[in-house]
Amino acid sequence: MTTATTVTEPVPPQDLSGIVGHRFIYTYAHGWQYEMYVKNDRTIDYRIHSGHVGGRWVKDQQVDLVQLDDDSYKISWTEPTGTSVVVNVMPGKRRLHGVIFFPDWIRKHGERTVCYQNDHLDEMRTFRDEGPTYPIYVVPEFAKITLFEHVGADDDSVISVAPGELPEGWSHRTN
Ligand code: FER
Repeated sequence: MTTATTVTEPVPPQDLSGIVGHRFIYTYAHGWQYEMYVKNDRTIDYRIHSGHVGGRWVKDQQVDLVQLDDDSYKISWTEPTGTSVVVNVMPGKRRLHGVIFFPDWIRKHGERTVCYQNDHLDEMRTFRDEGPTYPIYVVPEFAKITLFEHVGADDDSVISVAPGELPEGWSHRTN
């Protein structure tokens, strides 16, 4: 007999301790470099060091986080801009796969989202509602995790300045 999966008792049982309270820096195959801090089991902070919207940074983005298997997590969310993201993380393998679903207006005008988003939430929702949304620009890529470290949960100092304000070479530190 196979065990049923339910909302309250999912199969597999969830152990998020291998990702909550961790910061990781990763570079996608096309060269875009991102940094994510899993602040708790519902929240991430992040910075984008380079790429289509390099310079953008965000705190307290609500996400769905699940463990799929040993060394395998999935983080999914929708931004106030209308961008949706799904990221699969395999810390032990230093492997990540992300799928970003950008609305058409961000494909054309990515620079409009390059800011500390928390200070511009209403502006982002207005851009989102003005569109155009379609066709969605889908960006699926593997990435290499170059740094993975435990820094503890719910720490607002982990991501607290813009990517451009960090010391030269900061994001290129590896472990
Ligand atoms: C990621 C891919 C995309 C990520 C964040 C985004 C923090 C966000 C994109 C956007 O809103 O522009 O791996 O990790």
